Amino acid sequence: MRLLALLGFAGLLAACGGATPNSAVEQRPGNNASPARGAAVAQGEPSKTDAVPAFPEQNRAPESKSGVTLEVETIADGIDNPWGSAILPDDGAILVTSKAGKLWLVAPGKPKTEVTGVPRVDARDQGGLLDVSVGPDFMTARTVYFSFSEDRGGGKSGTSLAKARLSADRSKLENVSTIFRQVPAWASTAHYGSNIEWDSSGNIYLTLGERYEPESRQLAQDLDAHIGKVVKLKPDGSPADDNPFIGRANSKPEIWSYGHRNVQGAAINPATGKLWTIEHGPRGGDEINIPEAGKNYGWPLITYGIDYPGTPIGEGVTAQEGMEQPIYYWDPVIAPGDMIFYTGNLFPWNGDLIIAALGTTQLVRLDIEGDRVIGEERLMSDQGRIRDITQAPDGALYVLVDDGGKVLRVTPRS
Ligand SMILES: [Ca+2]
Repeated sequence: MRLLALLGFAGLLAACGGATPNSAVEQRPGNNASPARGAAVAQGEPSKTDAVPAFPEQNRAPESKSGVTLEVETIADGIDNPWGSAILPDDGAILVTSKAGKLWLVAPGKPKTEVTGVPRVDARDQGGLLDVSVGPDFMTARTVYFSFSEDRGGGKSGTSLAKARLSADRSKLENVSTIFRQVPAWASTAHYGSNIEWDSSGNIYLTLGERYEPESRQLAQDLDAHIGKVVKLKPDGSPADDNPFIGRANSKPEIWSYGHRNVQGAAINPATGKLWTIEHGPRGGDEINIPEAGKNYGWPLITYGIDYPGTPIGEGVTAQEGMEQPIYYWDPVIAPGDMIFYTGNLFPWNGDLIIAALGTTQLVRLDIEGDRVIGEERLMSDQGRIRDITQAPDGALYVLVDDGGKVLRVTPRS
């Protein structure tokens, strides 16, 4: 068994370009340099020892050091498990959700203030007030959107999406209406997914978890359920016009892609306009995908992880005909929250993915080339469980720390 584990690990290393744990890591100063070929970030042995990546650098990309030292400043604290954030386009203040069910306005240099009017949320376990996003019409109509786990009665809950008007004085939500409800509701308090992202035509991508339970997880493959899906919606919550399963029998018209586990983070790649998602795996198998219309991302039939007790998931396979491969995976997991594509000039990271890692309490930076990950860096391990990242107008990062209850402003030390 031990030998098998070692062989599996050696196989993974070999697939990453023949690197050995001792090979030197080349310094990589910026985005224009060619990628370093070297050892992966130190991260321990994989849980799924028989997994072989489908292509080189699908995991354990070479470590890439950008040479940046971070300056970290706390701009708000005392927030009960901050979860999601959104920058207001008028003055750059930040809306921050607290999982417990409150919405806060954080303007740097001022005390945080509460925004009232949030509907009741089911805050048991992983549930609560989750993501928040500013509508494309914010400057004229002051529309904000938020996702939450909603009590559906009988101990069941589901992810819901609501819109509201932020009052002119930014003290309350007005005209709150719930515009989409994930069905079926489930007697579970976990895996709500729940990232809100906008495409360039003003449609919403909302990620929906598979609700964790052995029975609900199977519904990630069922097109007649919103469980384990990415849905694409118009701003009123109805299905987007180009959704792939509109008019198909026994299929939900809101579905964009399926076979997802628990996608809590997503971002639009500014270079392509395409949606990228980041998904919690089980033990092993956190994934980045580029979900395309109507495609199947495989959960729970294929995965690079194993179940928590150490047993295989399904047949224990990582690939199957008709199912898409992740463009990148982690084993051991990082337990990802949200992610952004960095588009600023303050850090030398333009075009890179910056990921909030809850499990490893880090920012994870990935070098991207086209649709591939070519380098990985781990940053800021000392602040607690990182849940969410937003880019400030000046290129700084606002970072939400789940267990610390804080909003951090992160800049490069000059
Ligand atoms: Ca996001």
